[in-house]
Amino acid sequence: MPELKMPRVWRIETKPHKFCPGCGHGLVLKALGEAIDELGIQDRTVFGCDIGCSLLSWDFFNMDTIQTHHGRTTPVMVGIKRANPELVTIAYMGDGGGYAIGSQHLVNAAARNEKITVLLSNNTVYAMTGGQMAPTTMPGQKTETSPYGRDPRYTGPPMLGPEMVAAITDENAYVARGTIANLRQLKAYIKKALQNQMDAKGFSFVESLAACPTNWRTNAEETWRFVEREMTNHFKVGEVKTSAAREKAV
Ligand SMILES: Cc1ncc(C[n+]2csc(CCOP(=O)(O)OP(=O)(O)O)c2C)c(N)n1
Ligand code: SF4
Ligand SMILES: [Mg+2]
Repeated sequence: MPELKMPRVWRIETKPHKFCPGCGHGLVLKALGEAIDELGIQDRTVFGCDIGCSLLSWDFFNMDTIQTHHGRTTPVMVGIKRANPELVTIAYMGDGGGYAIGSQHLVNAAARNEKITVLLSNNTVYAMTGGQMAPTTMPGQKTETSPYGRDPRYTGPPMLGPEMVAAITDENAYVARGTIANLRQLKAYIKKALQNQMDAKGFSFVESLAACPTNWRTNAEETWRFVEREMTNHFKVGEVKTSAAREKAV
């Protein structure tokens, strides 16, 4: 039987993503997928996703994938890495998962310099459960549980995750904050984080500023304004901890 000549698009393994229109998770995962392809590490990478909207990526990549209890993706990936150090392990989670219920895991893995990569999407809310206030909710931001706007006098300021991780890790860590508004830069940060793990240097962490238009109840223009102006004003985009050696990774 003659070989079927199929259009190129049919041969590429793709899936429609399951996030709401305008969601930031899809963009962060696109940057991650491209970073994995460019580093050529698909066959040795294990992807772990948390509870929250990140779990919608559980069958997204053609890679070994595990989905864990809320906030527990970090220690699960630490266990996999320790069992087989040749693997590249990625823990992917939301701000609620990493900075609230899973904060003890993030802190201890970082302080122990575990050789894993944690990627965290900061969309300022608990999105999957309906948009409650998270550690990263902006001052004045209205959520389901802060209907008059977050008041830092009572809640403290929004959590600065990468700055916290940088403060408790040693000089072998790589820490950065990217944004879905600059995917090229975000991919570069993710590649450096993965390279840091592969060089067996230490813990690597990249927070991404991300959007949740569904719970923010914003249209496209308002969504991008919130990410590019308000979030970026408080959460400074850039590398927080790096070294000259890692510049070679990109
Ligand atoms: C142990 C546990 N506690 C609470 C929940 C309820 N829960 C599910 S998703 C979620 C919030 C997720 O928020 P975040 O981690 O920021 O991810 P997002 O959905 O915003 O991407 C919560 C509290 C749960 N599933 N399991
Ligand atoms: S609820 Fe928000 S974070 Fe979840 S898929 Fe929809 S836009 Fe994305
Ligand atoms: Mg969130």
